[in-house]
Amino acid sequence: MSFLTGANATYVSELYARFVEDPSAVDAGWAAFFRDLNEDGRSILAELKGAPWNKNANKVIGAPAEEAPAAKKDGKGGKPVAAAAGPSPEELRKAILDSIRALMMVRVYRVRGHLEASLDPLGLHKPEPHPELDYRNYGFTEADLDREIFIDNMLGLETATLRTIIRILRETYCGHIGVEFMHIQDPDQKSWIQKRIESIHNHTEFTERGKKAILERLTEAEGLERFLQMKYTGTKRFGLEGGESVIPALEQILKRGSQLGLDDVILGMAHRGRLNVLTNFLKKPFAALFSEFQGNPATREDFQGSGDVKYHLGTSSDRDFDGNVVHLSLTANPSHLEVVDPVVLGKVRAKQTQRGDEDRSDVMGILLHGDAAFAGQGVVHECFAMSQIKGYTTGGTVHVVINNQIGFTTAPQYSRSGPYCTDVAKMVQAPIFHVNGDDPESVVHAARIATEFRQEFKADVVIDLVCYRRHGHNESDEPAFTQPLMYRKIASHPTTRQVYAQKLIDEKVLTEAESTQMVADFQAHLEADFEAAKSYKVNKADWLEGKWAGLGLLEDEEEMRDERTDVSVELLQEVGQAISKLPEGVNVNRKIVRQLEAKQQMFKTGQGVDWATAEALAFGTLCVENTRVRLSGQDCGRGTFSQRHSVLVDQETEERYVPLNHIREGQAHYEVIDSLLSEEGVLGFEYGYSLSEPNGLTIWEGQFGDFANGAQVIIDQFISSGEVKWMRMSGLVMLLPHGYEGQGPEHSSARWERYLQMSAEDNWQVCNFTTPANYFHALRRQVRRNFRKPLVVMTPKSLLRHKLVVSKLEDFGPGSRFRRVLPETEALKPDDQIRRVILCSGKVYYDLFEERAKRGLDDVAIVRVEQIYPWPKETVMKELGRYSNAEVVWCQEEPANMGAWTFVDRRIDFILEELEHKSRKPMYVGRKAAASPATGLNKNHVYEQALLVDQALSGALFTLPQPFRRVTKMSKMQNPK
Ligand SMILES: Cc1ncc(C[n+]2csc(CCOP(=O)(O)OP(=O)(O)O)c2C)c(N)n1
Repeated sequence: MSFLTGANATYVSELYARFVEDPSAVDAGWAAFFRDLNEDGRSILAELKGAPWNKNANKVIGAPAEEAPAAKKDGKGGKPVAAAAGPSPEELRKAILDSIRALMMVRVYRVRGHLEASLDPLGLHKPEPHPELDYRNYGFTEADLDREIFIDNMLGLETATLRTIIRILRETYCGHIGVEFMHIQDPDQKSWIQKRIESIHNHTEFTERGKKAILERLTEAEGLERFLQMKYTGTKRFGLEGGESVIPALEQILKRGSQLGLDDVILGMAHRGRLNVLTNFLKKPFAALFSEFQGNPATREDFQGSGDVKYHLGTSSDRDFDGNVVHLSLTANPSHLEVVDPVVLGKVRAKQTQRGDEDRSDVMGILLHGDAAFAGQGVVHECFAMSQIKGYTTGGTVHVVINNQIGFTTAPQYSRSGPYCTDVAKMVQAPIFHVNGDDPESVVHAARIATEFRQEFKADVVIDLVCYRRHGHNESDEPAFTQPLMYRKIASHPTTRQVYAQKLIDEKVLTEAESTQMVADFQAHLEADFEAAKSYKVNKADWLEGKWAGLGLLEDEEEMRDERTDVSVELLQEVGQAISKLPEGVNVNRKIVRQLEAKQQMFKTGQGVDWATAEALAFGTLCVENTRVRLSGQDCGRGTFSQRHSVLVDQETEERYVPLNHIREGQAHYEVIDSLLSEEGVLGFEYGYSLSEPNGLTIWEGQFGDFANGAQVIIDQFISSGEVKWMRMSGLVMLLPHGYEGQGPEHSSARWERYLQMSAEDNWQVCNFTTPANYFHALRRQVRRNFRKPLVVMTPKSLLRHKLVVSKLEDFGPGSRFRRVLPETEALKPDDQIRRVILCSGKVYYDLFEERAKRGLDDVAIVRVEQIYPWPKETVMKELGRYSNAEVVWCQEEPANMGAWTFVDRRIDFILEELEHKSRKPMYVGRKAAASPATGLNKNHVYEQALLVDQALSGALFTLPQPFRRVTKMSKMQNPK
């Protein structure tokens, strides 16, 4: 028995407290003892003081140090009394040392216990015994195993034998679950996990019904894969075999989650096990899946787009868990692993906002990962980085890693530097449950705790389901080329279902015959659906459900133009008032006060509306019309170029005031968020947001357009092609600052050639506007048509402050509209005497315009193509048709292999041919083809820019387009060198 119980422990802790204050106040023997303790020992002693039994501490403390070596309570909770024959100080000190050592061991188990957990179902990776988990490391010997030790209610016990302590520690921390949680700084989260797992030794005792339910889920998971293997041998399906426990785990997350308020869940996952999740979890009909295996499209006949492979498709459904209905949807994704993660998060966030789910209890994301991808893909980091930021948080995601201990052919030691594939999650101090996939009860148990944790703390949590992959990377792949030993082991390893069924048979939960029947019943069910698949017809147009109801797909080009984006003068003035007045009670920066005054002037005179004001007018008018606006990007509150000032920061308090949210009562919200320094994660998030919120305007702004290629996967795989692959529309706007202003290779070009190269099938709009009004109309157009298309805009930098880059208020008012092409504005010679017509887009227009004026040229017309895609053929044709005797030039500031040239050249060709124009070919004027988008030397930039403007206006042209020929001659200008 331990001497160190109840009042004795109190006595010792108080003695220690006294020693800490004044070492000479305690007896010399105790002082020496305390002095010899190491730091851990001291901290444990200090903590004893707070133990719940320490109610009479102040009374004990009154006892002289040597007088009451064995204070005891009187048994009725009354005042402590001295023991008649208590332990000697020596015995007491030994007991304290036992406690301290035992508690030190408990602490170490919490930190390192997972290292000895039995996680690998194949047993290939046996954990090495860790010296710090050996009781002998703490000064105990075998002889101590049966000694009672006071452990301060640590494992739910006040005292226990050393043997019991070790057993409980091993059950809790070294069984089939290894828990990593001691890296968590938040004391509540940490102690929540500690209590939750220690109180039940990290084990749930399932009811017979619960156990049978788990077996049923495993039966379905395994049964489907077997069936597909049998019917479609060798067809790629990226089967779940080896990781079947993920299905009961998902069930548990939903079941427990729905008890805790969850009613909408968005999932993202990769290829592995997807067909299983789609059918067995999301309840996509098996017949639909078999029909796809038979080569039929997954979508309705009347709209098929380009389609996608089966294991990329999404679906949605409603499922009932004990009367709680949960809406589930699996987000379609490309092959690019993990890139769907931010998209899922954005969708979750949008739904939370729509539903007013402020504490984020109702809507949640679940992300399933592969071990190699989770460890390797940077976007995983970006998503964790976003997870607790105000503008992006979704209140935590439940992550499940299907850790089959291999990535294609690559073994873990080549896949990561850290010990676990989940180490990245520690960056947000997420708790991580590593679980042996062959113990489905432990998996379900961990899933339950993870779900509770997410609902309690609204933070990320990870389940690392350690399993194996029964076949090769796909079903026709030979894994033994690279992992012969592993696969030899797998070949003789029983399936998870077999292991679990045997366990339940041994426990007499069910008989062998019942188990066999369960398999046969499911097989029969699949056979019936297999037959039904032969006549299966997709009839669900699920892409226009819910919030999308009322919207349609774009049917033809005409419709695309048919939109009204003008607003009343009163509304313009109302918004103008809100964005230009000095808000009461806000100490606005003096320079901004001047800007506000300038804005007031714009609304008074109706003249000189600049870019940022036009944008604010678009946002403000939409908000008044009850359309939410969300803008996110790096520093976009102020604006990279200090142009937007959406947020006024009080100069005394740093409080933030957003004028666009103060237009009128009841208006929709304008949300502007300075993003984290990520492109891929944030763009993916906003794209996801736009998928779930068709009735709001969602915008991502690049700091400079140049950086958008950090998000190239999101652009290629989702924004440009999501609609044709998955019939999911998006009205996302991408704002990409672009323009050659001498800032070097990385602050000049948004590389819009890439967007143009990807343009087809009306997949999006690619624009380079020259007027604030056009920008205004284009933004409003995004949410005023009955279909949605992404909008990619090259946005200005220096033009934000250019005196010519302004619009009149009437350009926003009644009757105004978006203009795809802006014709010549000046009075020149009659059209048939125009010598040259220059087509251009974006900033170079103003360079040409000003230089033409300077030179007094009246025989060169300039036509601006504001929207390059969809290519406004008719309007360009109309404009070119006017100038029947003119040479036709395409002028751009980008190098010939970049910019719009390679996109427009043949399109202009066709127009000229159709017009039977005298000029049969457009001539190219711009920078020569280049590897780097722009020079880093400002002098060269100025020279090149002047040269191309000169060339466009006055230079001799080559008769054939020579995009790759270097422009070398200056006509009237001096080389500035
Ligand atoms: C971004 C990206 N790079 C490469 C690939 C090719 N690839 C497909 S699956 C795979 C291995 C994935 O391993 P893991 O994440 O462990 O999942 P598993 O297939 O083992 O379930 C790779 C490299 C890909 N799909 N996406």
